[in-house]
Amino acid sequence: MYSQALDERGAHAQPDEAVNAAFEERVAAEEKIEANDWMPAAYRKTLIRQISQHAHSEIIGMQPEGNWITRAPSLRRKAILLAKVQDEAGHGLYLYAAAETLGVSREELVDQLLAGTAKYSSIFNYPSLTWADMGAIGWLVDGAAIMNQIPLCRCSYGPYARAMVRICKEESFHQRQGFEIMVTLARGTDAQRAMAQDALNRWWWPSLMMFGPHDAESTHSDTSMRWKIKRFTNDELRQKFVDVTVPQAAFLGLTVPDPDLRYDDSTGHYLFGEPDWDEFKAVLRGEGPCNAQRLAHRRRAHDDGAWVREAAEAHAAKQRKRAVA
Ligand code: BYC
Repeated sequence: MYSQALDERGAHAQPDEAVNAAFEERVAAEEKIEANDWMPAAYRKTLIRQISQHAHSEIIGMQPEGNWITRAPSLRRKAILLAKVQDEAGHGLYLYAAAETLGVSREELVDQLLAGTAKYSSIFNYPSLTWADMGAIGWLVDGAAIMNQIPLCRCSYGPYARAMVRICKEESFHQRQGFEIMVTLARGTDAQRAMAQDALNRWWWPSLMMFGPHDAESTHSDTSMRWKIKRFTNDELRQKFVDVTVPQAAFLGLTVPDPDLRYDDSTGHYLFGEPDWDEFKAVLRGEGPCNAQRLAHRRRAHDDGAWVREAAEAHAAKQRKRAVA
């Protein structure tokens, strides 16, 4: 009943009201929407937007950590970091594949990233300056990612929800490896503790910004919540992250760089200060410390990989010819 032929851009023909109402009912009843089911054009569009931004984030997100693979302090640390960065590449690929089920091609999405017209997470436009940043990124950035992504395993769109299950398992390992680096540094020499504190100072606020603008400023939250793409608002997830992470900082003996941070007995939550939203907006406009560098690096890597794509195409053409013969 819900299956309809896609037009050439992957958008369905205009529905009548009954079909639209039936879609909303299915979502409200927690049924999964699958690739061939009818869906409103705006639902498709918001999913392509969110999933592709998420995929781009995973791919660009390889860079701050990739920066430290050759400088990891031991073979063990190098092997773990290498595996983590490879995981991020895998996440990007699952997510591009999930987006493709909505009728958009991976090439089109990658072109948007390379052209600088697609967004990716603001967090990856900050530099990774010391080894402690590998700890802080795993602990805070992957920690924030898990907080945001576990609810996406229950997203109404089946292919995205299923991709998120494996991604979250891997992110959970990433968070632990980051925290373990922080524990090691926090128990180390004075210089190592100072390095851990410095990394926390630099990554704390950008991590809070990962959750997006305040709910009142969030353009997509209301609709995405109704469609059960998002299960929690940006502010709800940010609060959960602060509540979980502040005691972890205390365990490490580190200080969260927020003079307004305090525990509120009456609510059982931490009260915290405002991130610098002007900085957030500047990063989104492409004016963060590493925006230009990240895109230039990705374009270079894409160009360097041209021979792999050409070889894969030549191989596929050969296979096709053989299958016909
Ligand atoms: N950075 O209406 P809103 C990872 C944009 S990767 C940049 O609240 P929405 C990892 C937003 O896109 C982590 N842009 O939007 C990888 C929108 O702009 P457009 C990435 C942001 O979609 C490697 C506008 O601001 N995670 O874990 O309802 C190593 C208004 O916002 C940001 C995901 O992508 C931001 N921080 O909510 C380690 C998770 N925040 O599109 C780790 C999936 C907002 O109208 N995505 N914007 O031009 C989501 O859950 C949601 O898209 C967001 C934003 C919560 C991010």
